[in-house]
Amino acid sequence: MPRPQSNPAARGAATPQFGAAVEAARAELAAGLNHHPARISPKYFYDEIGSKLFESICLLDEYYLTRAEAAIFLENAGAIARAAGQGATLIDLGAGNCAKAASLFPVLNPKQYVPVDISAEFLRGAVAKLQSAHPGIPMLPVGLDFAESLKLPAQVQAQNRLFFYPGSSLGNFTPLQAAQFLTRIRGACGPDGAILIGIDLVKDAAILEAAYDDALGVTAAFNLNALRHANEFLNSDFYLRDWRHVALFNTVHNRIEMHLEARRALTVTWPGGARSFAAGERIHTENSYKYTRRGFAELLESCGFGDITCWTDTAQSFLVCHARAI
Ligand code: AVJ
Repeated sequence: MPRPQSNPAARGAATPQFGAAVEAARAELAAGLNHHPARISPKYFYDEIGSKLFESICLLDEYYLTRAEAAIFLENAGAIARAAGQGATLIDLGAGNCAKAASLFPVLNPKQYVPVDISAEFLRGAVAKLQSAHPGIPMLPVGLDFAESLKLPAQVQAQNRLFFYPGSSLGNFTPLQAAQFLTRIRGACGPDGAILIGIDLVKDAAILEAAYDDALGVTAAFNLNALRHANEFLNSDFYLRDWRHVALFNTVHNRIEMHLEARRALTVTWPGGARSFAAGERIHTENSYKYTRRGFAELLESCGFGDITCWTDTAQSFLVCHARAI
């Protein structure tokens, strides 16, 4: 499901298309709407509008994550290079426009660059541009829903693999799903592989809630866009003005939750189904888990990683870790 700054969409984009994929998306959406409490997967944020809204979120004062991570990469470039070594097989999970990984090329000097994204089409355009700027780095774009499977093509070099998973995208998974996903990455690492991963840290609820409920209303639009996108898929009749954006920090689970709350009692219908909502009833659209430095290192260790080095920004708001498969 998760990540971006570049084209997050990519990290789980769902675009209306023909055939089995659309049928599966419709079934998933209908099942989520019939669930109690109702839910819509965060992957439905990322159509064309949603991807642009996410890029705008990354520019907001309140959304510190993107800037904090970029500052960590910039200020610790030397140390990151020493930990990761030169000439890695750089596997970029949810690469989108490839911008984050490309900014690390001078630091990492990868021997092969493997951007992975659900949308192979989108990748091809980005990689064509990047390849002409870096003719010396062999690039192998892979269209794959890596949250489902990490089966990489045989042309991906087995030695010195470095999985790159920035942007706190892991935060969209529950801790259990996150552990399963990291364990799968560990399995794909081979004997000498490693991970370079960015994750948001637990902090004051007011700062977190502002990051997910900005004054300009961009995150509200981003959240509401899931309903517009659902209407496209499902032919449902969500009327966006009936819904209100809600973001809250759940201190029991250390996660930001985003919901859409019905402003009045209403019924949503779609071909073959319907769901009534009471006034104030919510649809859960996203979890964004936050970790402590200690908790995140323990998670990596429990998934077969060790020799962990982490860096943070001066405000200690965000964490970047390098960890080796052991
Ligand atoms: C792309 C999942 C990292 O959780 O911060 C931003 C998505 N949601 N604002 C996050 C998001 C609301 C973002 N991730």
